[in-house]
Amino acid sequence: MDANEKSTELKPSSRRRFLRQSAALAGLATVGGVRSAHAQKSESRVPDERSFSSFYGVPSHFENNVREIAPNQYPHMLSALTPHQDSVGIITPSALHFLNLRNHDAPPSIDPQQHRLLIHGLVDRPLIYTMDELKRLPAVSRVHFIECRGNTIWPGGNHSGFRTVQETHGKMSCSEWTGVLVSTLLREAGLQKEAKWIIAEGADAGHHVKSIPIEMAMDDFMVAYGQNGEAVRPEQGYPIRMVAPGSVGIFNVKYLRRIKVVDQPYMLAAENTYADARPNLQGKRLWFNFYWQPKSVITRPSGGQRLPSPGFYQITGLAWSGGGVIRKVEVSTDAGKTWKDARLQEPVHSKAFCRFFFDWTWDGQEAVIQSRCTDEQGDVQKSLDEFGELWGYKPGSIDMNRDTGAMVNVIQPWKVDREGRVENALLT
Ligand SMILES: Nc1nc2c(c(=O)[nH]1)N[C@H]1C(S)=C(S)[C@@H](COP(=O)(O)O)O[C@H]1N2
Ligand SMILES: [Mo]
Repeated sequence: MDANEKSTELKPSSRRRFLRQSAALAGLATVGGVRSAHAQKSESRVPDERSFSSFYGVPSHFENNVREIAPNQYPHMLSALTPHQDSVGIITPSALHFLNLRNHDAPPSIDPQQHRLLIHGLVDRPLIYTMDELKRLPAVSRVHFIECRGNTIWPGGNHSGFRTVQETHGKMSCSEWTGVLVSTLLREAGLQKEAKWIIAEGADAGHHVKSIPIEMAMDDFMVAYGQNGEAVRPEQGYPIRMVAPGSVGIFNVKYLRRIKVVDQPYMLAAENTYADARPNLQGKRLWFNFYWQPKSVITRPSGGQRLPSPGFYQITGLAWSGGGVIRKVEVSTDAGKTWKDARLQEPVHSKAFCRFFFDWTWDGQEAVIQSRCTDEQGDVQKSLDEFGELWGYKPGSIDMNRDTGAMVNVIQPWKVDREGRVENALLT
């Protein structure tokens, strides 16, 4: 496909033009506020009561931000990717939260009146909760990302299949989740002393299950019924799901119906597909990955977009880590020769997206822009070479789809050519 054809023009925003116009637009002191008076007039109709039909609102019909099916879709899965190229702030709208279902069925339709959560196994008091009973318990609301292990794994080593940030990083999203801490539920049930793991099970046709170490679950895992101010969406696990802050996607068991407390991991069929042979373990399989390492990506400008002219652009992107809070994001606009600190949007939440900003004046020459982040543990996001070494692959020769059980957290470079076209430059 011709990269030109699908390019999205970024709004012109050369600093000089901005300064010239901002005098005339006193009070509208934002780059994005610079628009022609004509355009503003034709868009400023306020609907009156008769034309108001959006009792549950939808975005403006001028917006066309949608999820898309993953180009490296596994045949047994249903995956839809979040469009990060147009994202602002740190919350993914629920309607754009990525979706990963381990069988190809549509999300199940579960009646919350009929649904129950069973807690049993090595506990003093087995418990069954209705959804109303869960909502009577002390609740927490927290902002956390969910990221699939398959995020940033490119198809068959052919990374040219990934053009946009939606394709490279679309299997991650960040919501405010509301629900009951797993620790609250397990204390209520009373853990016996042999209790070492829990098995969380979903009610969907794919029978998703996951073995989870009890320390992880007791730390900050949640049984969530709320997402971004309303009920968890059907795609995300309605009526309840596990939220496993900072962990691999599969820990976040949706349509949760059962927590069994046990003394060892079960390694059930649904978990087994996530165990992959690793060269640096002599081809042995690493059964479990736990937390995500620090990771970041520039979302704007990013692959498929186009800078219409040289001038001022604010680079922005997202950083996150399973290790806790993001402490630092650095940006390079010269292919990694020099790095400067980006500004972080406050407050920075733990195990959540962190929005960063970096002022840049593009001189019209070819440029490679990229970001790297550091979390509160002092862990730093890896370059492709460092990543290859860490996981035991020859740098440059990684076939992410076939070879690795790794959770890919490599630095993502975008190349801006002299025409202003932005392309994925990870393997070039
Ligand atoms: N019940 C159930 N839970 C599940 C899955 C599933 O297929 N069924 N998929 C898992 C995977 S692989 C991921 S990455 C996350 C994705 O969560 P999301 O679809 O809400 O983005 O859910 C996990 N929980
Ligand atoms: Mo996943």
